[in-house]
Amino acid sequence: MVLTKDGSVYIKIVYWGMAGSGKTTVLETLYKITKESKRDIEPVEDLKKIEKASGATLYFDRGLFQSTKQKKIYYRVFTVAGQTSFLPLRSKIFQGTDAVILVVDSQTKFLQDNVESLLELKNVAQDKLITEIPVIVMLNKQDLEETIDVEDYELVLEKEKLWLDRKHELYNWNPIIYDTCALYGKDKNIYRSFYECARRTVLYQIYGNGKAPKEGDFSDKGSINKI
Ligand SMILES: Nc1nc2c(ncn2[C@@H]2O[C@H](COP(=O)(O)OP(=O)(O)OP(=O)(O)O)[C@@H](O)[C@H]2O)c(=O)[nH]1
Ligand SMILES: [Mg+2]
Repeated sequence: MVLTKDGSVYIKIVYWGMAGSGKTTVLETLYKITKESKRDIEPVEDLKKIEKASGATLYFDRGLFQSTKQKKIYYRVFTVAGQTSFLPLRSKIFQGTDAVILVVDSQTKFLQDNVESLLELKNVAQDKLITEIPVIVMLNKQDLEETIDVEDYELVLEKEKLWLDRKHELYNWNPIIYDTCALYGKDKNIYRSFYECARRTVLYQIYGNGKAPKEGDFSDKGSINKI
């Protein structure tokens, strides 16, 4: 999070995931959705895309949104380039991230590639996922045949210790897993998943001082809904 002299707050959110999972498409669709109808965020500058002729991201995509309720809150949103060779670049882009949205290609045949992308994320984020960096998961391409579902991915998260036990004090901050389709017109849960990510990020900052807030940290619960 960056606080500027005029009191504006810049929150950094990164879409992470294996090559071709749909990160760029998700961000493009989020732009279109928030441009065409009034939501809690609106784009304030054009989406910057740096891509190969094939459409795969070469460096990153970058967009800027502003909260329509709290005009001083901005969201700087990146997508990483998913191709394997771009790892050094990905870890660079990840620096200073306040929240991450993991875009999974739900096709069963890609399960292992998705797991590898998650392992890489864990490595880059060290121990900060959930505890300091909220995590949202998109099971993308749900419009296709032979896809994994929420329970399947929950097992992956459990295995990777990114799914906290019901008794854990941070249980409420377990990643939310959304079924999504990023294709504009057929889109599903694109705004909702971003919105939940943004909401959690603000709560981490306000109530947890940059960390996942615990029960007792919410002194004024009423204000949560105003964000
Ligand atoms: N059927 C379907 N296709 C999708 C969906 N999301 C993205 N795609 C397609 O998947 C392909 C790859 O999408 P991108 O958005 O470029 O993927 P990416 O994750 O940005 O890929 P990299 O930049 O290489 O990491 C494109 O042909 C998209 O149209 C989806 O929800 N459903
Ligand atoms: Mg891309």
